[in-house]
Amino acid sequence: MPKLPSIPLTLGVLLGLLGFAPSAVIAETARPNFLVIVVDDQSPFDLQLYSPESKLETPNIDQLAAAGLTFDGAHQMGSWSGAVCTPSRHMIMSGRTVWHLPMPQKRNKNKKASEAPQPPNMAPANLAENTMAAIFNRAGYDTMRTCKKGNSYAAANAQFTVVRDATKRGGTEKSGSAWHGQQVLDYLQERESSKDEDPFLIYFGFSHPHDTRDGTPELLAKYGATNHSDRKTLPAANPKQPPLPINYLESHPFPHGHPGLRDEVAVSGVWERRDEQTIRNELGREFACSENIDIQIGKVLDRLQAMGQLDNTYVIYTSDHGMAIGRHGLQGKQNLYEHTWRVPFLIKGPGIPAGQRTLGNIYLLDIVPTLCDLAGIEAPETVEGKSFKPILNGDPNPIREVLYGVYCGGTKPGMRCVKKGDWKLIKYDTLDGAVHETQLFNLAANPHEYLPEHKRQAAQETDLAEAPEHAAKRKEMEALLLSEMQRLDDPYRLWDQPQ
Ligand SMILES: [Ca+2]
Ligand SMILES: [Ca+2]
Repeated sequence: MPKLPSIPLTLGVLLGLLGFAPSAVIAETARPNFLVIVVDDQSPFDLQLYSPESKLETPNIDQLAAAGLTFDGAHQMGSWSGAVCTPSRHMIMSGRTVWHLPMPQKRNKNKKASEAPQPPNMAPANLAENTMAAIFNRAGYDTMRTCKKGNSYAAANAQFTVVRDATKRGGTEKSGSAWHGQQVLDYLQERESSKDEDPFLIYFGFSHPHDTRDGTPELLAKYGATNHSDRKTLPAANPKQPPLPINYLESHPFPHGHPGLRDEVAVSGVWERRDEQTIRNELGREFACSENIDIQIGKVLDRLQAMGQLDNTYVIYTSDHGMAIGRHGLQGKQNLYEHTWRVPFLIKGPGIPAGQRTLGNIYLLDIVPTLCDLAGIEAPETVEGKSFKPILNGDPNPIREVLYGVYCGGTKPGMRCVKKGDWKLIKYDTLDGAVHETQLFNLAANPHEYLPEHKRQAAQETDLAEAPEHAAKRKEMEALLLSEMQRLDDPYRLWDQPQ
């Protein structure tokens, strides 16, 4: 029997076969477009969407949220490298879990810092051919990307048909976020000129608000910040600067386990400083860069609207990971507190209810299978993430109960965390056994993960790991962490786990 072409027999196809082609029906049956917006280094708690009291104004992101679904439980699974961007972007592109990514080759066999055994490579050789753009190219989509260069997944990025990457962290149109926006606007213009009607997947990445956070003069002025570059002086104080973060500390209570880490000691404008003037100025710079990103997003959404494409486009907004900037006395992205482990995440598109929030419990590695699901494409077998399409269709249940996180870009085995319901456990086994720390938080009562050093009054607003009444909970969470480490092929074990 001859094989029939597998065209879904929708109303539009049926009418088309019968010779009718009313445009409304064509639009109804057109495959959806995707606009995946990924910023670099942004804590969800910068945004008013997650912290209503925040000074950061992002009207376009807010409008997206008002028209779509906001996730309160979006996470990036973690990192085995100081460059947290790198595994995060591998997970975004491939849909694979953190220990199943292509591992970097050891550069120097004599290097002392890497005495711990290297994690085994558990990624298939052909993985790049099964990453976001490759999958959508095969399905007949046009794929385009703009983003920063470096600390990314080069082999997956190269799969996009159109690639316009450059690192843009300056304070002008040409040297900053406007450049990335212009690449997308130009691409949309080219599509319109050539009457290209194929569906598209655009990966709209930014280089900011990653440092160096050089904002535009107008936005820096709005947030009272300066592009401070003189190590010998403090930046000027200004009442317009954002206040200190709610869980700010002057220093982290114990070493976090990555000596000399660039993000904690060498970021221009902050260095090792955690004083109020430095942190408030740096947050002002972060906000100036984030609002500039919001302006560029607005231009692209307006263009899609004018082209009549916006209603048929799923728009995702997220970041590759969060960021500390003074929270818990830390400055970088190499920790597992909520401000850094969680990411902002929202999605708007056909059929998604407007103005809703959900927990979700998703990872960034769930993006690829979800995009496939929404486009009616079968995800490759290499994908380990889960489609969260049921949530987009109104299912209030999160797609998983337990979340695992890792940071071990410094000393091994490093930090691990696990979260289930209101409870979260973080463990630190760093500096060759010098640091053995456990933290236990009830996130319902202590969402900002206050430590004893924050000196809060409420009994639950602290680390509960040593509280006798929570000993059973700690034990339960420690068992859960071990089972997640086993399930995900984490090659390391902590000091109090069976080896
Ligand atoms: Ca990043
Ligand atoms: Ca095309």
